[in-house]
Amino acid sequence: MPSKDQDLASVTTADTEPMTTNQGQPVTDDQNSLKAGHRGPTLLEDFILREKIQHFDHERIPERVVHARGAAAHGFFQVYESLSDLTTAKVLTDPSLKTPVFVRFSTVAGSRGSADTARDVRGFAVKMYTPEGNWDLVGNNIPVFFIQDAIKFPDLIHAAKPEPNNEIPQAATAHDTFWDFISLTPESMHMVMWIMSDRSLPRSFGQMDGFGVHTFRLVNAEGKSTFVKFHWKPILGAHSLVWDEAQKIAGKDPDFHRRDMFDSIEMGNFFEWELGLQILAEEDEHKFDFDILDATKLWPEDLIPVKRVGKMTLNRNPDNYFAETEQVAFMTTNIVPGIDFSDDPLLQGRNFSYLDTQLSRLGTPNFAELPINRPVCPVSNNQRDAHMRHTINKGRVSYAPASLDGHSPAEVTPARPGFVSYPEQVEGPKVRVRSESFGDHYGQARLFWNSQTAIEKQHIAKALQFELSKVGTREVRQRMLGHLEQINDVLAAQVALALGEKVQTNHQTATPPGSADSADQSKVLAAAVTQTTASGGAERTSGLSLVEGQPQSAKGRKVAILAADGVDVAQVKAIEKALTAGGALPEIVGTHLGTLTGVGGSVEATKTFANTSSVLFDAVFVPGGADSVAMLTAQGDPRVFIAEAYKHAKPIGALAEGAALLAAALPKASVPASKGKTAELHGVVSAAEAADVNALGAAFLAAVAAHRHWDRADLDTVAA
Ligand code: HDE
Repeated sequence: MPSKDQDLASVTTADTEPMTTNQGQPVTDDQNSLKAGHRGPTLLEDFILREKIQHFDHERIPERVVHARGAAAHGFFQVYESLSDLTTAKVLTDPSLKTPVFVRFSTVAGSRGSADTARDVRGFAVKMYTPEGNWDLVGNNIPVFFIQDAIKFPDLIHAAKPEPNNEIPQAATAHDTFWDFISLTPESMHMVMWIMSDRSLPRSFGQMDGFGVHTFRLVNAEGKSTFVKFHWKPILGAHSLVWDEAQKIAGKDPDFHRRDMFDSIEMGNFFEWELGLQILAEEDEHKFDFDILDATKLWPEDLIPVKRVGKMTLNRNPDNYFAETEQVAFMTTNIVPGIDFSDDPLLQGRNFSYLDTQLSRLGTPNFAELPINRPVCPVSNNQRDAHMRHTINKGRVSYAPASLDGHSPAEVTPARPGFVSYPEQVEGPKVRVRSESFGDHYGQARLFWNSQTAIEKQHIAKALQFELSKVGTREVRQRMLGHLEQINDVLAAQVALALGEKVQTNHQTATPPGSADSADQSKVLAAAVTQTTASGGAERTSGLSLVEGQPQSAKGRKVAILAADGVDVAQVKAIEKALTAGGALPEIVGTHLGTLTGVGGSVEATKTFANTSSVLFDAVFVPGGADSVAMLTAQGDPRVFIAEAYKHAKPIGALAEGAALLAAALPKASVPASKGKTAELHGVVSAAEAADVNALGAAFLAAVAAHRHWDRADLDTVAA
């Protein structure tokens, strides 16, 4: 069996040979068409012109109906220890196996050319080329979904996509049709909490969780089935942008996420996740008050912990976006022996949709032969012909049973046991119904809210204020407030205030004591009952917050070092060294590009205030050098750079004279008073003495690893 890389290499070309047509005829002139006379008309005979233009005319294929914008990378997956007690799948039982993977991340609503940082769910689609065929885990970065039954998917997407009369707005849910649909669809409320949270604004593809969403089955050699939920847990932790930042990035660098992944992989900063399993014995299917077949519900991690069973590393960029990322065809039906579906009606519907959509997008059932889609194991069956067939099947037999020529692919061999569907017992009337066990729509929305920290709750409220204020129809806004009242009083009141509406206080939705906003909810609600329906009795659970319990790492963090001519070069070098040692990526943003002549030498500015901005960095540092700092302080852009980074809760560092720029850009109370030694205040770190650079470097690096500093009390008062 060739490796997937070898398989792809066999069709990859660098086009180093002399130019030919697609038929291989050598081309002598590719720049001038064949004419009758120097100034005469072009001749029909010019097959070189016609072939080139015709190929160009047909370059486009339909974009994906959802998840059109995406980027992908190659890598591998390896299980830590055999999970043979749960499954027979080789990919999960052979720890020596490095299974090649191709992973595509995407937004859902926007077109192929839309911005990466739109508020949206992110697709997290993993194709594993296992020895037993392809296993696709076509997931998202949010563990639940908007709807419970696949039949509602076209409605959901029609409502979310740009409105059909004017195709506005692009890649945004802040419009009437989306909220009209949502406000009439109570089952969406849990998912709405997730998309209004910072989960829908990931900092990078490598800093997102991934979820298989549906309940799946693992089946072992004894035929015993166990229910599982699949998780991808990023080694760097899950971290997000803030909304103002995401909107600005959409203009300054619409390719923010794909560029980040491409550059990271090129420089050897590979993206890694651990595969996690939540495991539920079949006997426990009905143990909880949520239905495990309902994709609008998660399994609270405090009740069913996530077991980390393996690691995925993305370490190679595609060679060609179209051939690989655009033509890759994920299908939920791509599963392998030892893994099986549950009866989740959303998953069941998806199992029809993905094959169907590939036929329309790629135009032929032979899409499975495309290099990026074909498995690494042999393919052998009696399927034949159709558009663009690559395989040359020999012989006259393409049917079974067959006795001629000693040929017809055997269904099962001992070396490669076949896929056997789990023989689940099913019977019942043929009915179009929604199971009553899918009936609670607010319990887990509350669970999510209660599991957030104060700043995350603030961001959810602000997101709802933003989105609903863009809805022109008052009835839709009011209908949504009615739902929010069912989720939490404080949330509903905050959103209502921004919309100029009043809400009824619903004592049943008070925040439980000890939660982030419980203090806000005055004593009137002291006796309130909190509802824990569909949550297995949990009021809150770990695993849902982006602030609590995330790994902290400075690896891959982009740090802007602001400088002008006159910068103290020794300080720049020292801070660069400290940052690089911690895995961060410092870059000099200068008043002009190229060489900055400083004190004690020179440094190279690779960015300027004209071509970049604080929103494209994770942190900012201002080294000393009196002339440099004076020049920066005298200009508006560096001050905005600092103020904006502060408002987005990013780490800020300054050394020696550099502190003057912080003082010019920030409220006085926000800048730590450094009396010689390194001082820190809510992620703003400074030292007055250049000699203190090492201590400062360490403190700044720790602040960078912490991602954002939400304990700044004055964020809303900073103008940026
Ligand atoms: Fe998809 N979805 N989906 N979806 N989905 C597609 O398939 C669909 C759903 C997801 O990078 C389409 O090849 C239906 C849930 C990802 O190429 C299409 C329903 C989850 C991707 C389709 C859902 C997803 C898709 C469009 C409701 C998370 C991008 C292009 C029953 C678990 C894959 C394509 C890539 C793409 C249908 C709901 C994830 C039309 C009918 C839930 C990551 O087949």
